[in-house]
Amino acid sequence: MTFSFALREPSAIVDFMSTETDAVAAADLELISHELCPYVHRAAIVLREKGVPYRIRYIDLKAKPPWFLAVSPRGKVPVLVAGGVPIFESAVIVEYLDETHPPHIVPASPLERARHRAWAEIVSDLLVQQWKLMVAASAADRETARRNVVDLLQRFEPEVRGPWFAGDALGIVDVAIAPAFFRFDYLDRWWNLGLYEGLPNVGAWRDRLVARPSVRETVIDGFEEKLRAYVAQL
Ligand SMILES: N[C@@H](CCC(=O)N[C@@H](CS)C(=O)NCC(=O)O)C(=O)O
Repeated sequence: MTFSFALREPSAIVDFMSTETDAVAAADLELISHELCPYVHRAAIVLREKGVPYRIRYIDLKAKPPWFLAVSPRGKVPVLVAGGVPIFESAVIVEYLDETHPPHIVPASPLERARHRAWAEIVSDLLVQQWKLMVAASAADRETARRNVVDLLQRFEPEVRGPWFAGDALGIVDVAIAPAFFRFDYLDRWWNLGLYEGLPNVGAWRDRLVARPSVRETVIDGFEEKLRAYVAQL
């Protein structure tokens, strides 16, 4: 199924482009997606934040179509097909979109950029633990994953400047972690995980991020029910 998000006139986007190739890519972006995937969510958030028009195509990861395997060397979503060229890995997609569509969310300073990328890696650890929470086969396994999540969130507590990770501007760490926060809200509600207790900075950061339209409005309708059904069959 293909959906269209025409948020801004393509001509407005093309104005930003520095090369003909990028102009083609901007005019024709397709996000290959899975309905619940947090990594896809990152790409969708950036596209929405920047007002970039794109199409989205959902696939069944349990029955990957041959055309998908041909464009996704790791067999994973997201893939952003930009002007016919497949780009994979969410962090790479985010940076590609940032290079081609201002305003920039990747810091210009090499040191700050490195710091943000490093913290985005910690977010990847967090997503691994979120997955472990969802697949936990026993209360003990779930508790281990919960503790690991809290341990990772604690590391962010002294780092968050507010309102966003690095201060006044939304950045790549915010984009990386927003899908995790969004999903934790459901897991927390179902399982009473108490993830943000004693973490006022992270808790307030989480509140602001999940309230952001680019985060809330880039998931499928009925997200919670679908997530619950998905988790139940893991
Ligand atoms: N490091 C990748 C992770 C992407 C990922 O794990 N995607 C999952 C869905 S959320 C996937 O496609 N899994 C299919 C598989 O591993 O077969 C990224 O950041 O894009």
